[in-house]
Amino acid sequence: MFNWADPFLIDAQLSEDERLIRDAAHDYAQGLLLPRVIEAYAREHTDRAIFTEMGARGLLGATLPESYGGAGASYVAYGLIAREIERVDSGYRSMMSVQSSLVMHPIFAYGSEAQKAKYLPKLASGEWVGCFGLTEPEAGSDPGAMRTTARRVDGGYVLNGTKTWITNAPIAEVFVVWAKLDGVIRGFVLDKGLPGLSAPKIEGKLSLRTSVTGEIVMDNVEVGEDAILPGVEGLKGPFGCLNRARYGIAWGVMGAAEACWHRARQYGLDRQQFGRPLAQTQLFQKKLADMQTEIALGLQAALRVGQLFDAGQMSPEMISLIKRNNCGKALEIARMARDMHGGNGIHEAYHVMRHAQNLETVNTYEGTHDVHALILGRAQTGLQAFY
Ligand code: TGC
Ligand code: FAD
Repeated sequence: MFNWADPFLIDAQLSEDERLIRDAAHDYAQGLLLPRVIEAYAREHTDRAIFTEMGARGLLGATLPESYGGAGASYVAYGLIAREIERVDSGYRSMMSVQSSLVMHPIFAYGSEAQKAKYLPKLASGEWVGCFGLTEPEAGSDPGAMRTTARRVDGGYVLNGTKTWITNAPIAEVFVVWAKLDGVIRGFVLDKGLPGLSAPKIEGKLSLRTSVTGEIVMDNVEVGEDAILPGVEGLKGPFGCLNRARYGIAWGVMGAAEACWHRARQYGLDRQQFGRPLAQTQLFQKKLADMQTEIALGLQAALRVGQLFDAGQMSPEMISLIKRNNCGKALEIARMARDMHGGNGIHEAYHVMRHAQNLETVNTYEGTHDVHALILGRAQTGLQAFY
């Protein structure tokens, strides 16, 4: 039997645990996120309670061991969570993936036992919100050019610099920031309220409006020795986190694309023009077939990379391939679904325009579409085209 919504039977390729986690995320997203997303997006409102709601359901830091508040879940399960949350809104998925991959992961992978004990359980429950500061006003695609510095002083460090476009920053209690110490990139964990540390909101976003974004300003911020992440040096520190977040995005955007595809299909079945359903026209069906094809391929690829991740065989280039392709395809699908809804497609009640606006951001952050092309180009030619 051909299942039009799951052509390659992804569901049958999951373990029982993965299906249970997927279903919990699905029920939460459809039951509690979908009913509030239209208003939240219109008002640019980030609901902090979402962190504790996700925490209570084991959706934050799900791949971490239970001893640190995680769920001991597989990377496939993490991808499934991202897909279900982003089926509703990319901003909600952003909140989850920054907390899980960009804040909890570095503390877990590079932190001291004291740092893990202090931060991970409260981040897992959503009591504390975290953010990840890598990008700077003059260092976006080229984070190695960062200007933020850490200077050694008696008993600790002093940090100076500005990070920008930082998800969760204005509401965060925990700031994972990357700075150059004697010219070498190091990670630091800062607590909200430190003198000289502020996180102003970036106003005026026309995309990802359910997820608050800000700057991190560090003006002579003094921290103790215990603020440095001892386990990593260099760009591989932040990139180790980005591998996980980019992988989750490759799944997440397929959730947004599926939402757009299913809405376009239903709209075409319901809407009559020229005496028949739109879905009975050849052009409409071709568009649906294109959406189905790209989503089926994108999900199967994400699942394969997830399984390799779980088997310890992931390489960053695989992640660049699926992050780039799935984001690009999801954006095309959302724009197409907007078109297939005609005039109604621009209205908030139909959701597709919001997904399209969000996916503009997702195609850009965590490495732009073109930067991932250059990563893949370098891997197959051996030639560096960035500089
Ligand atoms: P390059 O020379 O390639 O590498 C420097 C060092 O880093 C290591 N490395 C990696 N390690 C692990 N995983 C990866 N994916 C890695 N990529 C590189 C590499 O082995 C090397 O290590 P070592 O020990 O030899 O020093 O560095 P480059 O400066 O030439 O990098 C170029 C480029 C373009 C690949 C890189 O800078 C890049 O990916 N730029 C994109 C920047 C980016 O993705 N920023 C994301 C900011 S965070 C964000 O957007 C969060 S949004 C979250 C949300 O709301 O969901
Ligand atoms: P630039 O690097 O200036 O790129 C501009 C254009 O030039 C792009 O099209 C790019 O592909 C192209 N380009 C750049 N270099 C090359 C090259 N060598 N060859 C050809 N083309 C090139 N960052 C964080 O650290 N933490 C966060 O939590 C975070 N959250 C974000 C949330 C939102 C809503 C947004 C919009 C961004 C967020 N970012 C975050 C920042 C994000 O990662 C950067 O915007 C992204 O990496 C691109 O950097 P940039 O904006 O400086 O663009």
